[in-house]
Amino acid sequence: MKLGLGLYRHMLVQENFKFAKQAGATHIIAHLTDYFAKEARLPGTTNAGWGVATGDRDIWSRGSLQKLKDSVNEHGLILEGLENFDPAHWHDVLLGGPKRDEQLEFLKQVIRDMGAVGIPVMGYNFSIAGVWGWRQGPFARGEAESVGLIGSELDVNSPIPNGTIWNMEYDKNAPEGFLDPVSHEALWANLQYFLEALVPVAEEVGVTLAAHPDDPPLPTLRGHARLVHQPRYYDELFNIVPSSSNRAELCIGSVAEMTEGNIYEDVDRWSKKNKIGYIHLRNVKGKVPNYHEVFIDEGDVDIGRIFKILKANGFDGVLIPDHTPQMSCNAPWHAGMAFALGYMKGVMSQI
Ligand SMILES: [Mn+2]
Repeated sequence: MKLGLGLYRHMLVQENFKFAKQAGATHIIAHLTDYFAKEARLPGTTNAGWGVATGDRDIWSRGSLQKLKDSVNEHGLILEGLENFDPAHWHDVLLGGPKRDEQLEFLKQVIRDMGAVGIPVMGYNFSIAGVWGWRQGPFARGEAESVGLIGSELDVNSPIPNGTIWNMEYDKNAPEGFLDPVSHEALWANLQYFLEALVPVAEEVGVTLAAHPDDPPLPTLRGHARLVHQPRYYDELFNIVPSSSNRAELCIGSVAEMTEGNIYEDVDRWSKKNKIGYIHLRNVKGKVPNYHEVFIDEGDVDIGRIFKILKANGFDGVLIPDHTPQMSCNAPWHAGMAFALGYMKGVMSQI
């Protein structure tokens, strides 16, 4: 098992590569879509959204990917994967819209370029509403700022404006009005279309597609169906296009928030079948619709037990801390990450 750090686009700089190395990480997961621009903070705590999806293609080009990989390597680290497509590049893939095939061609090219450069994993979140509905508050130990879901405050039917998907605006000229709700059946058909198009390309070039579960894992959000909102839907996702390139970006916190299943049995089953691309690790208290994200050592999940199961099943991929509570100091994000990385490194050395 390997320890990694996820970095948002504006954080893909030398200083943070050094920080990752200093905290004991060996691998980097890079976000190329520019949400939370210029600020390392807790994402999505207002309904204002995650910003504008620019549709910038240059940063996804083979040359840019090679440059990014080289700068990660120069710091003694390995670029394990990219996380999240740009909503402007695949909104009609998610919605089953008219630009779907054209957008899939671009995504195929990204996968081919990742294969050529040697970036083994592409994490994605097949979601229309995206991460939405959280509230921020002093929910973690010592009143550390964190996020949570508070069912009584949540309007699950708040509609999504046209030109917005995955909590980002991709078309500022979209007509007034709201997206037509996408049903469970339509969402799964769109996923199947996506996987049938991309998995063969990914297989050919040695890249793994890794699906993030729904965060928050509610059955519907903003009127739209959710995909992996219970553990059994991961099994369905693996089965609709069986392949070693069709795996999970397994978010332990999101799965722990689901109302069905048993996280230890689920992780055991998925790791035995080698269906885990890489892991987001965080801890949580509660389940949907009421939970709080907390420090890695204080929630409902026995993190040591998760590591033991992964080790027993020979998981040799990367684990990164997911979002963490913000610590009271001048570098709240970095302190939270350093704490989580140190904890994970300690547990890994003891199992
Ligand atoms: Mn996650």
